[in-house]
Amino acid sequence: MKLLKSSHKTNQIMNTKILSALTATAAVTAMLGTAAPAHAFSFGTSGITFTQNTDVKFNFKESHGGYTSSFGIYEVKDSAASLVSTLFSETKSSDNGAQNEWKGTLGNTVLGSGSAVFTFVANQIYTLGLDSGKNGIVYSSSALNGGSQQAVFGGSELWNALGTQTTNTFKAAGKFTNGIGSLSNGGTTISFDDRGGGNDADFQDFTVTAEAVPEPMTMTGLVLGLGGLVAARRRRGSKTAS
Ligand SMILES: [Ca+2]
Ligand SMILES: [Ca+2]
Repeated sequence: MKLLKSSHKTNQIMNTKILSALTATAAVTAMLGTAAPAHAFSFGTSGITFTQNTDVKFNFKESHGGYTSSFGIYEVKDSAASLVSTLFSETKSSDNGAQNEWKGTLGNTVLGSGSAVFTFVANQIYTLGLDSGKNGIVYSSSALNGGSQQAVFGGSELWNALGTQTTNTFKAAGKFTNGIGSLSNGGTTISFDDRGGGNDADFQDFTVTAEAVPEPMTMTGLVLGLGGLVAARRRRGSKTAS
């Protein structure tokens, strides 16, 4: 009788320990989850670099350029960009010619799902690029365009600002140079000016969104942690029984 009571007490203590360990694991998980934006050392017109391997999901929104363009990821070495992966390619310049400022939409100019995930390798320097064939390539990293800004980065406020203008110079472009904050928080809008129209700086020639994919490592860590706790509990349990 006495032995049973004490054993019950031990179990209670053990459960409390497990509970606090779980709470700690959850806290760490939450911290890792919210710390994700810190992995983006840079994601904007000054360049793209992550401090950890990072998956980013890109979605094609629409185009307003008169060219048949393709959007891709480039690696930068010694100030030279080389194509690593083409994510979206237009099959024609627009849905319906010059109508609605050469508007191109998913299913018409860009086929397929319009979504692609790219893994940025830690500590490598990247840029996004828009290849408009004979018109050449413009990069999201201004330095690769001789210092000229050809892309804008920003959260929903950028998407809204772009929506209010169609053909004119986008005068607020200089305010939208950094997409780190929105990358893990609702998604970053990235929109290019392809230098057509006498480099009209309308910044609506090709628009995509980018969102960091939540790290599966965090979930794996949680599952491993839980597994370890259950195993430890079993070991302790069998010890008590023997
Ligand atoms: Ca333009
Ligand atoms: Ca345009």
